[in-house]
Amino acid sequence: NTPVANQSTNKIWKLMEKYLPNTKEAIQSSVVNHVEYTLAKTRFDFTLLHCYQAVSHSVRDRLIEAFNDTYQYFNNKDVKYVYYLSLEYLIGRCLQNALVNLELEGQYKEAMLDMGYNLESVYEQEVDPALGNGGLGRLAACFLDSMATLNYPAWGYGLRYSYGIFRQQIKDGYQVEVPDYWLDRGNPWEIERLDVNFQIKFYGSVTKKVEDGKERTIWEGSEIIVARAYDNPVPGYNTFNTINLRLWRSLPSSEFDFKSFNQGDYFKALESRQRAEFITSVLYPNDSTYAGKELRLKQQYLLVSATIQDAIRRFKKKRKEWKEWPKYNALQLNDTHPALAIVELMRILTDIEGLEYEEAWELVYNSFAYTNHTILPEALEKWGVDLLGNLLPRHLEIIYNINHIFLEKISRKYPNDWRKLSALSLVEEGTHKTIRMANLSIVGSHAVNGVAALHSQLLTSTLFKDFYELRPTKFQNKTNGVTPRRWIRCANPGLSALLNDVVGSDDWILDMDILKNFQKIADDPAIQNRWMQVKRQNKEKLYWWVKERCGVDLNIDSLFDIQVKRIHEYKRQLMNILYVIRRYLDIKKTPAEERRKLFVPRSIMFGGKAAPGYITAKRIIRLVNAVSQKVNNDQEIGDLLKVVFLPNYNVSNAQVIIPASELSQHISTAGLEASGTSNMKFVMNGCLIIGTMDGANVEIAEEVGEENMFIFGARVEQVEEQRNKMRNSNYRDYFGPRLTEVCDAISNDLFGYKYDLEALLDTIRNKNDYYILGADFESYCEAQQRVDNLYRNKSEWTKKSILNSLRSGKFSSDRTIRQYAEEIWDLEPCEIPNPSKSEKER
Ligand code: CBF
Repeated sequence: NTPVANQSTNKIWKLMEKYLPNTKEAIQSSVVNHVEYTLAKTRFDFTLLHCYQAVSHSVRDRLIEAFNDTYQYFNNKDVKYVYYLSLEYLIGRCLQNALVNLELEGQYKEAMLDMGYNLESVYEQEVDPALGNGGLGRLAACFLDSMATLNYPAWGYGLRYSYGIFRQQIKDGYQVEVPDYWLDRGNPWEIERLDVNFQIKFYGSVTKKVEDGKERTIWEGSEIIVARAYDNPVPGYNTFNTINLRLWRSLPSSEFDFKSFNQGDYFKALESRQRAEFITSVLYPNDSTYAGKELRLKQQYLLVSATIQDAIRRFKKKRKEWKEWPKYNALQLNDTHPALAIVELMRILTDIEGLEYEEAWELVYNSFAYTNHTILPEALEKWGVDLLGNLLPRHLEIIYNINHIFLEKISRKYPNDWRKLSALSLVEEGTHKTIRMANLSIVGSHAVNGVAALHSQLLTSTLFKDFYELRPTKFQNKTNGVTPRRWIRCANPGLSALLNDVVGSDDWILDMDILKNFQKIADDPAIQNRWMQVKRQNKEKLYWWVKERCGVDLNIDSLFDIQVKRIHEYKRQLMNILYVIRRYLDIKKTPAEERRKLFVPRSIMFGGKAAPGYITAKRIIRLVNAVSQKVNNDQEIGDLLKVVFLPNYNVSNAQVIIPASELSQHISTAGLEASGTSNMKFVMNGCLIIGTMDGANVEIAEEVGEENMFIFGARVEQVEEQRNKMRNSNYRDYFGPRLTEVCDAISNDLFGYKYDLEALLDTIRNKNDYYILGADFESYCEAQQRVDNLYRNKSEWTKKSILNSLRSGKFSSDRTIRQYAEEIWDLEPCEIPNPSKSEKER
């Protein structure tokens, strides 16, 4: 099938050299072509959903042009790639983001309006692909946007779950989980690669063979499935570079259960084929907790094995020598979830490619890096050797081998130091022997990082102290960041336009630091007025959102006070709602005529999903809804206080919620939130933070100034002392009268649901206040008082809001990704020439 003509005259080449024009007519014609030829719809049977699908296909065409050119160019330039491995990606809706990044939003808006469609309502048709749990998955999505924007040669790798995180409904105040089959209307953005499939093996046995005097290890898996690639183009902003998020889907292989077929057991064979498809069927809905389930291990290995095979195939095409592997490949582990990649690469290099152990280890070590996202003990992955050894017998052998060699080195360095040896070991001995994936990740990586300065410092002083002492230079910090494209430009068009006017261009989208040069505008009454108008418009949008979904009428002039994040005890939504009750009781105690003088009207909103098995988290949701019911229906209170639980918090909802927020709560127990990333989004959108000195709040305070935040609570070094105090006293003394009164009100059934709520309170009473709510409550109330005082002065509040936004440049994920590229990956940008506008409009 080789083309007859030589390449330069080849017709196909000539035909494919052209780019789609971006004129109004060309856009319209590409949209209607997709209506007719892709969707097979007629003029008479064409809904808004079809419109969205056709528009997306037309945008996808443009993405594909850029995407193909990008990787061709990378290949020609013989670049080094970074491979970002993550079990989760919360990419959010794609259409608006793609248009913004391609700088085509205006053209599409006009073209669609001319056809009778409002682009904003077209956006609303898109499902929100929710292939992640929370911070870690959204971080991965922000990183891809920055890698593309900064022209880094990168690949994202993950899994194409058919069911994303469940959709949360609230029924009778309880969370109900509804399956999220997000593909039911198709997915116009992905490209199924029928020709990119890799075999993945599970179970089976390991044998040794001697060939040419050399021992070879052979692993024969007894279950073989296939991982198929689905590509999702990720466009950079202000560049033609478009990179790929490759998601794997599990499928049965033709060899799958061959035996049953041959024996004529047709249904048994089909069942096992279905089992193969099931592997990437559903995302585990746990955030920062580890579930030792075999299916989860299968998912991890599938991602790892397919990705490593893909990377090796690409590397081999270049015909390089193995020793050059680290020069061409950097592999970043997003938490320990893909840590088996270290072992898989070792296996392929030694068992299949025939490299010596030491030689292979050098390549692995120099190419891998690991990011830790939490110090919570319940999140630290440990796989039972029984489970791991059964599913991946060869990998367990390799892990033992890595451990053996590593511990030998340690015992030479620290003879007879059994404590150290046991702390550093990859194997945790005990009745149930386990493999510590964090230790494996550290030992197999040349760089390990935390995600905020405080977190990185805690890692080296506590969790990974022994590793740090062994090799301090391995440990780094990379403070998280978020992309201003999605979180300001797309989510907050009003603020975007205002910043354009202030700066005189939209340069801030690529260089948030320049905003600092305009701080004097914070005092300018005209700017303050415009700033307030933008906030008000965003509040109106949220007002309607809440009215439609929750049936609550908010007071637009009230302070919008928001806490949205996964529900977790350490994030202390419980403390927030206990304070709401305190406020409610105080309002009730105040004579009616004085209430408005003493209390600023507030709309307090909560949102976030609880893991389905996390009972306490679910009870917190129950309490919020019980309080909401009581307070919102109390005629005496009116619009002075409203409490709402915002259902189904996800990326697209966050894009409505965050820009509308005036106060946002980041109130975790000090030391427990690794970084937080929504705090950064809120600050960028001119929201003031009430928070503890935890995670990235510490650096936010450094940047925006503590005086522009409401900081309270125990510092990391005081937390343990507070826990001890609780252990040694009665909770009534420890809580003090104001919190005790709140607890008593709940116990006295003020809000109903006594059984659930008593059980919830027991998590902080009874000498058990691990997250020190009791200790921090008073200073939290004081901070809340400061909030009220400041909000009364609109100009001062707005000034601080402006300063928060203008000083938030550090938290752009562009800064973070540049640091990863320079300090860990050793990666150079490679920008592909942008086909000139004239060429596009030809
Ligand atoms: O680093 C990104 C985020 O990751 C988490 O969500 C996680 O999954 N461990 C942390 O809890 C966040 O603090 C962190 O910002």
